[in-house]
Amino acid sequence: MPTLADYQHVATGKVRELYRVDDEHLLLVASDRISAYDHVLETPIPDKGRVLTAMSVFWFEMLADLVPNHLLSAQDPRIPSEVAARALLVRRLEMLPVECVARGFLSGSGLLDYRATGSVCGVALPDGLVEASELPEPIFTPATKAEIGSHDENVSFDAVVAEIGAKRAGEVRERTIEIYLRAAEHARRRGIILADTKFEFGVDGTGSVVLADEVLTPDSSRYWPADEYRPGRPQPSFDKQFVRDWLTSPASGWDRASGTPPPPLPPDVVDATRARYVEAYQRITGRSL
Ligand code: Q0Z
Repeated sequence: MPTLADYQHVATGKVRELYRVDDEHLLLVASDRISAYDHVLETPIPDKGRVLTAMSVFWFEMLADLVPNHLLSAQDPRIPSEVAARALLVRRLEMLPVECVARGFLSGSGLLDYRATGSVCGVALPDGLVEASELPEPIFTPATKAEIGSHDENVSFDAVVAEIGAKRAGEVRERTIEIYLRAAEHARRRGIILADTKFEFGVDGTGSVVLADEVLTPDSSRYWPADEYRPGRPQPSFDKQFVRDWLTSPASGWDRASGTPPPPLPPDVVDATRARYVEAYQRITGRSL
C-alpha cells in the first residue's frame, strides 16, 4: 500500500493539496481546514475533507452526461489510507488558465463590480439590483487565477478569448452555464440556493474539454439556505455562518481589521459547523455520510 510520502507534492491550495501519482494521474487531497475572512483557521472541522470530497463525487456523477470529468476513482489502491475518503484519484490534464464562474445571484466581487460599473465581466445588468438579487439569467464571469493570498481578478469574455482562443472560450462558457443551471435546479429543489460557483476545466490527450478540480463544493460555491433568502442584505452562508458570527462577535476577542490571525474556534462552533457540512451533503445528495 502506498503512503502519501511516495508521491511528489505539486501544489498547495488554501485548504487542499495536490500530489503526482504518475505521469497521467494526480491525487487531490481535501483537508479538514476551513478558511474565513481570508484566513485559514488553526482549528480543523472534523470530516470537512470527507464531506467535500464526497460532494464532488456526487456532482461529477450527476453531471457526467453533460460534460466529461477528470475523476477516476475515490476508492483505489493508489489512494493512501492516511487520506482515504478525502482524496480523489484524477486524470492529469492540461489545465486552462481561467476560473470559470457562473453567477445566478449577485454577491461578492460580482456585486462590487456591478455597483462600480453596472456590469460584471463585461455583462451589462439591469438597474436596481441589490445584494443577493437573482439575476435575469445566470451569467459567465470568468476570473484569472491569483497567487495564494490574493483574490482572483474578474476578466471579460474577450480576455478569455485572448488567453485560450474563441472556440475553447465559447465552449467553457457554455459548459459553465449548463452545469450551473442543472446544479442550481437540483439544489433549489432541496432547499438550497446555489448563488454562484467556480469551475476549472482542462484538456485531455484527445483535445476534449474536461471538468476538473473540485466541483460544486461549499468551498468553490456560495450555498445559501433558501428559507432564509432575503435580497437586499448579505445572505447567511449555509456552511460558514457560525464561524463568521463567532469570529466577529465580542466573544472571540478578534479584530478582523487587525491583520492578526483569528483565534481557535470553541468546540460548540466546531460542532455546529461540522453539522452544517454534513447537512449540506445530505440535503444535496440524499446520501448519508
Ligand atoms: C488542479 C489545485 C489542489 C492546489 C492543478 N486533473 C488535473 N490535471 C492537472 N492539474 C490539475 C488537475 Cl485537477 C490541477 N489544480 C488546483 C488543487 C491544490 C491546486 F488540490 N492545479
